[in-house]
Amino acid sequence: MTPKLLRRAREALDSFAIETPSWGFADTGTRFGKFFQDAAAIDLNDKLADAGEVNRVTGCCPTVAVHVLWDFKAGDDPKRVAKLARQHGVQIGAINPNLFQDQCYKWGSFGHNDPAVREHALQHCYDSIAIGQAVGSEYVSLWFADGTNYPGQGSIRERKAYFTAALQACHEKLSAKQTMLVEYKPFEPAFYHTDIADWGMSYLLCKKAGPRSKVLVDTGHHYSAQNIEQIVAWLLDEDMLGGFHFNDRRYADDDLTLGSIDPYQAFRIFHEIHFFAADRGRMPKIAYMIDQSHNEKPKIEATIQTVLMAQELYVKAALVDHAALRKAQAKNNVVDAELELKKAFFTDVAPAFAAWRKANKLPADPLADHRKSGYERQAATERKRRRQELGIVQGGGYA
Ligand code: PSV
Ligand code: MN
Ligand code: MN
Repeated sequence: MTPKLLRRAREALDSFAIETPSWGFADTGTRFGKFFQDAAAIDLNDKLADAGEVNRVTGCCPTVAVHVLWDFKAGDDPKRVAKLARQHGVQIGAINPNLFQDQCYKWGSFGHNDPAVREHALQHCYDSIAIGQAVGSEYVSLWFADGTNYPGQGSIRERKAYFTAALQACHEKLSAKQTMLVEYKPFEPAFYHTDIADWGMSYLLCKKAGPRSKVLVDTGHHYSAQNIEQIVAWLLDEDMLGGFHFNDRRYADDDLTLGSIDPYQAFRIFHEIHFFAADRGRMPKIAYMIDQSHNEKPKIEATIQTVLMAQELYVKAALVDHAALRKAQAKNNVVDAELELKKAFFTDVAPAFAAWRKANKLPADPLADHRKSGYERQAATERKRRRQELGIVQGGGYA
């Protein structure tokens, strides 16, 4: 790497942080089953400890997203939870209300035709926003399983109106520090229509809700051939991109580790962000988050693997020579334009990572360091014993 590229890589590394999901450390799997791991986190303390271990070895995961019903018990003091996080070297990140688990949501949450259920969902969102304020979190991250399974089942327009009103009501409760992220997903669990099925619907609802509402792009929530980086470029240009849920997939919402299938796609997404920043002279504020569920891989290892991949692709995308790219674009030189992206993608960034880790007193090889630390073995022994003592049978919970 030239000194210029090394400097650009170092700047990218200094500015990049990605949030780990608390649910990625617990026993999750597919809707058909789960394969349990002794080292899987039992409670929020375990999840925060695991997130702390990921941050210890990678140095770029200071925050942890929480899912309110999975992580908070009735009567939990959010301030105590924030303190617990700090004890593990992390902070509480995005607050995810749960609007799909309760039996009352059979016909929807914000989209339900019964005002009492909509009110119940709204109250849960208000509580989640208040938790966010108490723990000092910047983001409330909303995903809705709402939709219908059969043609004619519900009024799509009526449900849209319910969503518009409820999101506006949520927006009113936000503090000046909070941003509300609205996630979309084309299908699952609803298979005929999903109320917020794509970025356009999310965009419209955010616009109507208010200025502190932005779109959340979950990379797994698109049809296979969709050009996700184009969506990212459009949202950036409209100042409506709020954050990401990163994962990879072969088919649909597979929640596989990032870059395991198509690292070039994540690179292209990061490229759009760096290209935008170069044009505007400022890096947009984006919440980079992971949303993955690991049924086979050890959970902490899978998370470290994902973080390292995200970091690497973010750095490589920062190396694109924008002046050369612009020049090639101006001449409609398709080959050279494409090669500018390829050149950055195939750059060996190992020297930049080695220097950055050394400067930040981080392990040279985060995954190897985690393995050597014995953390996983110790967690497995201790958590297995604790499960037996508490009579906990592994299982339960949708992910
Ligand atoms: C739904 O598929 C989703 O992507 C939402 O972000 C949920 O919060 C998360 O997965 C749960 O794993
Ligand atoms: Mn998601
Ligand atoms: Mn998902």
